[in-house]
Amino acid sequence: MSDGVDTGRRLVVVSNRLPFNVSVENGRLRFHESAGGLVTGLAAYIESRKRARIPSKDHVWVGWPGSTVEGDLRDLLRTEALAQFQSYPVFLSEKEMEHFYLGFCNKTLWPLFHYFTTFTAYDENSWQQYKHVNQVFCETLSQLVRQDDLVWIHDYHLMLLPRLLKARMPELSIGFFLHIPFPSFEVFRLLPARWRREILEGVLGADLIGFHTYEYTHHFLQSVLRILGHEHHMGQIVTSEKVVKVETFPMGIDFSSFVDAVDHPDIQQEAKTLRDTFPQIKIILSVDRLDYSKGIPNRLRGFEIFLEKNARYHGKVVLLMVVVPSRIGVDQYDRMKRQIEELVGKINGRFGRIDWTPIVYQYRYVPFPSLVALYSVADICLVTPLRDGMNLVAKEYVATRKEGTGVLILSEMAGASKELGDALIVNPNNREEIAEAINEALGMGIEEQKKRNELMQRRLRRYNVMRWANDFVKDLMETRELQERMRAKLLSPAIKREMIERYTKSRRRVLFLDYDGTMALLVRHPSLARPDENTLGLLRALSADPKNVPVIISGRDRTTLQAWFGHLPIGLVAEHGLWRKRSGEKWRLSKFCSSEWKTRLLPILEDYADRLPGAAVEEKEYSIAWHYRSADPDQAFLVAAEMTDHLVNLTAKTDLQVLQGSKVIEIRNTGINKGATALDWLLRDHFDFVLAMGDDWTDEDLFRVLPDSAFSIRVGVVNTNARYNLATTHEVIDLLRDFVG
Ligand code: GDG
Repeated sequence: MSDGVDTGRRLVVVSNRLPFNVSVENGRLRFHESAGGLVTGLAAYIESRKRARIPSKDHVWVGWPGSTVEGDLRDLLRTEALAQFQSYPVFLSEKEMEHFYLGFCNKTLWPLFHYFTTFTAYDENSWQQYKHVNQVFCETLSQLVRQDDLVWIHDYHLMLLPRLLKARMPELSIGFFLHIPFPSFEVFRLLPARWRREILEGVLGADLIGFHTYEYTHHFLQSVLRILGHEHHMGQIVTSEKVVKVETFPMGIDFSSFVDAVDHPDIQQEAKTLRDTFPQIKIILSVDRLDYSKGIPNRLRGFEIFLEKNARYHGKVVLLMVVVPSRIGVDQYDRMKRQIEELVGKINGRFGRIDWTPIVYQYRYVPFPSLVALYSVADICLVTPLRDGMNLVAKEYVATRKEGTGVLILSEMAGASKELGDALIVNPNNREEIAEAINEALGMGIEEQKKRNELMQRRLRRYNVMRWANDFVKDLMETRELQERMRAKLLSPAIKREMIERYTKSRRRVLFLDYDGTMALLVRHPSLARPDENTLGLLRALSADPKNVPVIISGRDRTTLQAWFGHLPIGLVAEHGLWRKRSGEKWRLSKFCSSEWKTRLLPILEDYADRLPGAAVEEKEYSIAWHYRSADPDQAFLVAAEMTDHLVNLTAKTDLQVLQGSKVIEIRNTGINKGATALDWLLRDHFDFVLAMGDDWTDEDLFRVLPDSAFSIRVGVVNTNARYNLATTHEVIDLLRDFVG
C-alpha cells in the first residue's frame, strides 16, 4: 500500500510553510522550492494520490508563503499559488511573523520541546502573537474549508488551530500531527499555566492527534491527564464534547525516490567525481540544518577524540559536513555557526596535513541530486542530534545504500532510533561514545553492514511516507466513525421532546438519579460535593408532583445522604443498594451483611493511603472506599494496582468483592448493586415512566435491569448499556428542569 487511498474527501493540508517560497523582486513574484522533512514528505504523499488517480483538485495546501506580500500582489499570489501549487496563502505582516515565528515558535516551543530549557523565552507578547496568528490561519481556513473536507494540521506552529477551527465548524474532521518531540510533563509544565492549558486544549480540538514515537504520545497523554484531568483509554480521550484519538505514526520517507535516484546517470557521475576527490579515503557524512538540537559541536568533538585516539586513520578518513543555513539573523544560530566554524578550523589545524584535511565543511543548501550522491558515497553517516522528533536524514541514508553497505551511527535521542535499532546507536552527549562508534563503524565487515541495513531497509520500504500519511488519514476517518457511533446515542432534541411528552402524559413515574458525577460535578474530595440550593430546589420541585418518585441512588454512606437529602420527600439508596429508604420511611438494610471484616482490612487500606499522598479511606457501615482522585495519577495507578492485587488475594473465598470505580476502589459484600435495588423498587409499584441517570460503571448494573420502555442515560460520551448519553452534568440538570417546567 504505497499509493494514496481515495477517501472521497478533499484533503486540506495546513502547515506554517507552503511547499514553495515566494519573494517579491522588482514588484514581481518569484517562486522558489521550499525544503524540509515535512514539505518533502507530504509532497511525496500528494504525488502518490495523483498516481492513484485521485483528482488533483482533491487536495489543497494552506500556509504562509515565505515572505510578506502586500496590496494587489496578494490577489496575484492567490491565483498563482492555486494554479501552480494547489495552495492557498495565509498572509501575515513582518511584525506578526517576527513575534510568532522567530518569537513564540522558535524561542519558546522549539527549545522547550527539544529540552533546551535554558534557551526558552517566556514572553507574553510573543504568546499573544502566537494566538493571533493561529486565529489568522483559522480565518483563512474558514473561507475555503468545506464541511466534508479532511483537514490535516501540522506541527508546533499551529497547536491552537484545531480547537479554533472546531469551534467554527464542529462537523469538520480535523487531524493534527506534531513533527517535533512532545516533552515529558516535567518539562512541558515549565510553560505558564494558562499557556500550557490553552496549548493542550488547542490540540485536543482535533479528532486525531499523531506523534512520531510512543514516548511523545505517552508524554502528551500524561500532560493531558495532569493538566486537564482527562484520562485516556487505549489512547482515546473523552472530553466533554467528543472522543479524541491519540496515536503514534512514525513518519517514513519516499523510499523509492532515493533508490531510483541513485541509478540516475547525472547522480552517478557526481558520485564518481566525489569518490575520485577522496581516493582510498573513508567518507563520513554529516548533513543537518543549522540548529542547536542537532548536536553539531558535540559531533565535531567526538570526531576530534576519534582522531586523537586513532592515529592510524589519519589521512584515511574525511568528515564531509554539510550545514544547511537556517533561521538566519537569530543570535543563537549566528553564534552557533561561528562556534562550529571555529571548531572545524581548530580540528583541521590540529590534525590536518598538506595532503589531508580531516573535515570538509560546507555551509549551504545542496540540491537533491547532490544530496543523493553524498549519501551514496558515504561509508558512514553520522547523525547525532541531542534531540530530534524523527530525523529523516538517517532514513534517507539507509534507503540510498542500494548495495547494502554503509554504516549509520545514530543518536538515541532521535525519534528514528526507535525504528532503526540496527544502526550503531550512541548517546550524543558522550563524545567518547561517538568516537568509539566511528572506530567501530570503520572496522565493521561488509557482511555485517549488509545484514544491518537489510533489516532497516525492509522496514523503511514498507512503512514509507505514503503509508504513514495513508494510515493517518484512514485513522482520522475511523475516529470520526467512532465519534458518530457514540454521538448517535447522544440525547437529541427530538428524543428529549419525546421524553418530556411521555413524562407529561404518564401517571406514575420513578426517577433513579445517581448523585456524584450525575447531579453534581466530581470534585477532589467527596465531602466537597454537598448539594447547593439549586439542586435541592430542583429535587424539591420534582417531589412536589405526587406522580413522581425521585430516588437518589448512590454509593455514598447513608449518614451523608441523610444529612444532605433526608429532609426531602424523596427515596434514598446508599452504599450502592445496601441501604434504602422510601420517602417518609426509615432506612432499611437490603441484605444481612457482616461488617466485621472491616477491622481486618481497614489498617491495610490506611497503609496504602499513607503511601500515596492525596489518597483517603472512607469507611461506610458495610463497605470501605479508597479514594484517590486528588493523588498523583501515575503513582496512584501503581499503588492502586498493587493494593487491588493484595485485596483480591485477601478476599478470595469470602463474601466480599473488590471493585474499581472512578478513582475509587470499593470493598463490599457481593450481591449488592444498584440494579437489584432498582428492581425491587420497580416490582412494588406500577410505574409508566422510568428514568435512570448515572455516570459510572456502578450505574451500568442499573441500566441493565430496566424494562425496554425505560429511559436510561449515561453521563459522558462513553460506551454504555444505557439507551442514551448526555455529555455533562449541566445537561442532566437542564433535563430535570424541563420536567418541572
Ligand atoms: C522536522 C523535525 C522530523 C536537509 N538538508 C538538505 C536537504 N535536507 C532534507 C533532508 C530531509 C529534510 O531536509 C530534513 O529532515 P529532518 O527530519 O532532519 O528535519 P526537519 O525538516 O528539520 O524537521 C524532524 C521532520 O520534521 C519530519 O517530521 O524528522 O525531527 O525536526 O528530507 O533530505 N535536502 C536537500 N538539500 C539539503 O541541503 N535537497
